[in-house]
Amino acid sequence: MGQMEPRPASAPPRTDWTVDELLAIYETPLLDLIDHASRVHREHHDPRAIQRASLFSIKTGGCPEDCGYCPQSAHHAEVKLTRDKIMDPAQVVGAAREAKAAGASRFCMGAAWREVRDGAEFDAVVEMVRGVNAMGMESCVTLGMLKPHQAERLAEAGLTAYNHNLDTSPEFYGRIIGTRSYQDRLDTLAVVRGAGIKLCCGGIIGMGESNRDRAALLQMLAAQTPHPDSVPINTLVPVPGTPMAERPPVEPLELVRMVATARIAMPNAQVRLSAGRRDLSPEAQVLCFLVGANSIFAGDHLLTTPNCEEDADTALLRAIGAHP
Ligand code: SAM
Ligand code: DTB
Ligand code: SF4
Repeated sequence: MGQMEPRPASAPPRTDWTVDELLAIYETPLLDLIDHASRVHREHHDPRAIQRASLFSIKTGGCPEDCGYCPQSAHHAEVKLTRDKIMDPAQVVGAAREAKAAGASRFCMGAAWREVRDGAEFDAVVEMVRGVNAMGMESCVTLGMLKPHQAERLAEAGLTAYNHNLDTSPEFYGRIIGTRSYQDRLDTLAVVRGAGIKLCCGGIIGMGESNRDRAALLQMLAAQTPHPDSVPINTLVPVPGTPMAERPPVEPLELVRMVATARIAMPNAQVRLSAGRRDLSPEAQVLCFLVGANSIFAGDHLLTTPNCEEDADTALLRAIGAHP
């Protein structure tokens, strides 16, 4: 497909992209793709506005799901990870306060759960959400599958967004995860939307999927109506002891293509450079910002793995003239 003119910023974003269209965009000669995506980005966003989100694990390890990439799955007994109980809400809110002081505007809390169960642990999560909101930060949680009454409780507590990733294409999904289906994921997304909570939904590249799988993931994300408010693009962090420990690293220009195609498909979304950013050079990150990434996970760790050095991030964001 040739160069397409960006749609005017006022037009409602398309939810009917086809896999073939997105694959053609993904495979566009790189200079044209960069130009196309950065024009779409500048039409819809201030390109210097980069959000900093902080990520915090409120319940680590021992997850009953078998996601092949994830160090927190109890199926990967080789992973050296201690299993923790849920954290104390006061401690979590304290961490959010520190993250805010370091410049984060969103605080994301992750639990290694298959699904939410009613009871004391979920009550604690609701308390964390209230505490984070009370500090004037955006709040996000990722807790696995969710039922409508639980989504309602989170909405009442003021939750900004719920993270639940589709991770990859429907076709490739079964090669990565066996304990729940793609449809389970889509059902949870519908529950979140039904409660009026914003969706944070993205995926991972570097698990052995094809370009078509990447396009198909973006097609599924862009078919969500409305589009996810934020789209985390993770590159696989290969953790020793997981089935994906030996996967070769993603070529950074492939990530640039993925970010660019996500930006073109979902012009209003916040596209977040997520796991794997630590392995990118400043130059590769700048290219990602140029083609549409406008959010990062800041802070020295993700959930169980290290993230970029805070000082390096500060220098990079200063160099590009970024503001929150
Ligand atoms: N248990 C919940 C769930 O699966 O929805 C929430 C936590 S889970 C760790 C959140 C997301 O982290 C996954 O959907 C996946 O996209 C990402 N993730 C986990 N391990 C990763 C890895 N090793 N590399 C890149 N992304 C990873
Ligand atoms: C997302 O898409 N990426 C984040 C967040 N949502 C929860 C998680 C990345 C996890 C990377 C591996 C780890 O640190 O355990
Ligand atoms: Fe559990 Fe989430 Fe990790 Fe899958 S990605 S094993 S559901 S924590």
